[in-house]
Amino acid sequence: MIMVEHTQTPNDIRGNSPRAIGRAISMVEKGGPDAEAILTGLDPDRIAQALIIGITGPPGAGKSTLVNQLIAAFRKQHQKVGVIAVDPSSPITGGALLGDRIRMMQHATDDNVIVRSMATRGRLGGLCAAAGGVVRVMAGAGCNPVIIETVGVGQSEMDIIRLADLTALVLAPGQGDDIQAMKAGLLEVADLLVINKSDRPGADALALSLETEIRRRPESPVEILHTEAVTGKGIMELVSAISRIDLRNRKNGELTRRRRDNLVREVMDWSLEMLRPQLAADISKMPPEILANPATAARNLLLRWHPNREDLP
Ligand SMILES: Nc1nc2c(ncn2[C@@H]2O[C@H](COP(=O)(O)OP(=O)(O)O)[C@@H](O)[C@H]2O)c(=O)[nH]1
Ligand SMILES: [Mg+2]
Repeated sequence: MIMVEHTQTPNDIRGNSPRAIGRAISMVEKGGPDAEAILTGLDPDRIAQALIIGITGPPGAGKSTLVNQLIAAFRKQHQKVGVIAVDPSSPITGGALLGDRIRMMQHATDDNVIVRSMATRGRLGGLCAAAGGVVRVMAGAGCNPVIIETVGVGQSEMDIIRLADLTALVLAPGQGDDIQAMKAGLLEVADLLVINKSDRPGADALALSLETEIRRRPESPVEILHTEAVTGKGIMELVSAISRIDLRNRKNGELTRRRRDNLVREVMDWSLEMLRPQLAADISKMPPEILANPATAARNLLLRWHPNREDLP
């Protein structure tokens, strides 16, 4: 019965206590039956209602500064805000993590702002799976929006950003970041393109080159906005654009489609995570003559979970 002490009832999370929410998030990050009990107890209406905003872009573009401004803007509208900062650096060096924490410190005493950092490295895979749970705990606790900040490099960061209902790609002049963003396929996932540091030289040139690129891809429309995150210039326009896109996506069924795709991906993630240790154990016991034919070995292994031979590729 010791478990009961650790198990959150859904009511704990629905209340306003950041400590209760923080505990629930930690348990969901850890995974296991307690985590699943928390997630199953969440209010589905709140989850459906909450807007999940993805903020991505290269390091130094001003994402955290912008997120800070967004927090302030949504707090003015009396919204409770959740923030997940995904840090790409090692938890040992943790430089950016600390930076993000300090930058969001002005909201540290606000009970209606829940900030959580998650590291991509140094964990046993499945960041996306865990992050999906954290997003839902925040939404279930009444956070709306939930903002996910992540550096737009690497596969796990791209997977994370797909948890969002809509995504803003943040770029700044003077780093050649526009080229890199296109190479990384970031433009494809973006609903909004934010040119931050508009006070800096080169902002107009950056906008121009991006407009040209966007016109070449009429199939995926992207809106361009200009911001100055340090002063807050352009933030209200960004908030309106976010609301406008959200409303449109809710009306035309795009949000339902995206959420379904995301959930399908998450279930896939979890299935693979859960299968992996068992598969690894079974494979390690295989004699050399079975290992020698990997495809046949894999097929025979999978037949234990999937006894219908015809369905296997
Ligand atoms: N000049 C200028 N600097 C900015 C602006 N926005 C952010 N910065 C600065 O850019 C640096 C990186 O910002 P940060 O938010 O940490 O970027 P992130 O790595 O994308 O999260 C910080 O020193 C910010 O103060 C802006 O609009 N104009
Ligand atoms: Mg940052």
